[in-house]
Amino acid sequence: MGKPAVDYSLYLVTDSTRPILGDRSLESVVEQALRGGVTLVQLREKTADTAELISVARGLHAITRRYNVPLLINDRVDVALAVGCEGVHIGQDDMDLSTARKLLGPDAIIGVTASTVDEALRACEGGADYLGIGTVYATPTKTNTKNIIGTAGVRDILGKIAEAGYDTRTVCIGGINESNVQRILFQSADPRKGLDGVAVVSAIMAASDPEAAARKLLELVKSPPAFQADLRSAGSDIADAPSLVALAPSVVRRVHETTPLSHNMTNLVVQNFAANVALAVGASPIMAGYGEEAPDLCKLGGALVINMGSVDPAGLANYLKALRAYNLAGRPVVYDPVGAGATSLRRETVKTILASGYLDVIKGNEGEIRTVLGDSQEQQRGVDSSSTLNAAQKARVVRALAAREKNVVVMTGRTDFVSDGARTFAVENGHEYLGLVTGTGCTLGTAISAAVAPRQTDRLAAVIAAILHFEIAAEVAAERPDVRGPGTFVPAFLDELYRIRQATAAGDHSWLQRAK
Ligand code: 3NM
Ligand code: MG
Repeated sequence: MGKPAVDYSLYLVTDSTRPILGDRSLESVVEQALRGGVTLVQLREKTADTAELISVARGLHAITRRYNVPLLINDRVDVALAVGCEGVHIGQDDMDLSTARKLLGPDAIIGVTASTVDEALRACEGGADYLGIGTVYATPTKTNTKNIIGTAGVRDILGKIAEAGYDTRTVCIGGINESNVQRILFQSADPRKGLDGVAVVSAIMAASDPEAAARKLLELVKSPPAFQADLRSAGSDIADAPSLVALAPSVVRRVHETTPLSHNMTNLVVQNFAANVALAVGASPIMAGYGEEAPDLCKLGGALVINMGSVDPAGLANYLKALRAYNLAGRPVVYDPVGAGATSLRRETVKTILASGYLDVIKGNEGEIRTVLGDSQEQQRGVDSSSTLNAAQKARVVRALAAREKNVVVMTGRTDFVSDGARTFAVENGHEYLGLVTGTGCTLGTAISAAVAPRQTDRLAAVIAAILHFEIAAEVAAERPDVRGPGTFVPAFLDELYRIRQATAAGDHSWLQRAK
């Protein structure tokens, strides 16, 4: 017979508890899911008596066989043997792998739960067919989970398995649904090894139409995420600073020519200023904080700025709605984690936002970026100014966060640091007046959104172009004889943002000589 070839793309784990199954029968929901394209099924019953469990398993196996899909039993090797189904899934507290293998034989499919590198390597070494890696995100379906590891934890495990030379198949589990599955697959992938699929409970079992839910999930698993399309296209090999800087005029010109929408969810203090900056760089601003509008606005070819001004439940719900809409549309999102470390609520909100969507660009000051990275050891030193990192450390923080999130990260300061995880640069431009006017950091986010909105050849280059445009305009404005301080600086700054754009559109790139 031999071991059946298994497709791990979309793995349904069942749950017969009331909140999930409701009045429907397990058989009917599983069959609908199979019709929708589920590729593997696990019967997971934590409370049923053995005789009942065997009977349910027999019923399900009759159905899965018709769809040529393997059925695995959670934990219960005896039940799998009794039913003659294709295998089992065992947790760390269940029967050990070698005993299960002895009982079931070489052709059985045996999967093992792993939430740490050690558990994963041990399972691979012991001959597991696949690993169920998790818990990716906290989930109401299973509240006694030991470790919430996020996509970074999954990636770490995948990398270590690849390093050790195992070709064990992998899925991840925990809180996976239609809105995050593509991002989870994308952010979890180690360059040497990606996931073979995802395992879900509620995303299918609790869906009102399990067939449609399964079909949609499978389609999402099998196609690259929309946001990946222009993440790194032509030009991504450009690694030296002069070549990246040389792309700035083309970025500024693209904004000028396409007038992209810059959708800002931002605080009241900076709305007016941010809208004016958007107009000056050639974008079309809309200040719309209500998430219900995002599904329409994201279709207009622009980019979203989430400036984390309000962290009350309503504000957060708005951010998450907009984030989801822009992710689904494949439109860029710029995240400004304002005051990220200031309160525990803000720290929690940062985590929720990071776990809820893909953020193309994260921009913040040193404290904010370190909080987003979870640089807690350093954080304990608090507001003590001696805790400021040196340039090499800042570059490392920015690179680490960008590598983890697979995006572009900007740390603003006297020197700005920018990285896409592979390429990291410092920008020395700017003027102290930027620090004396409220909202300049926020409006840099707006300028970046304008730059990344049109498809650009290189996302990092687009972000660097926005920073250079912004900070060189500030330098030129501050040097004007009519500018005598922060008050007169603001209108002059808007002027110079506008003039740089106009000059660039006319082929005059001389402003760029100031880049440093
Ligand atoms: N195992 P949902 S998390 C069954 O981390 C199970 O090992 C987990 O449910 C693990 O897809 C989980 O509804 C429940 O979030 C996953
Ligand atoms: Mg178990």
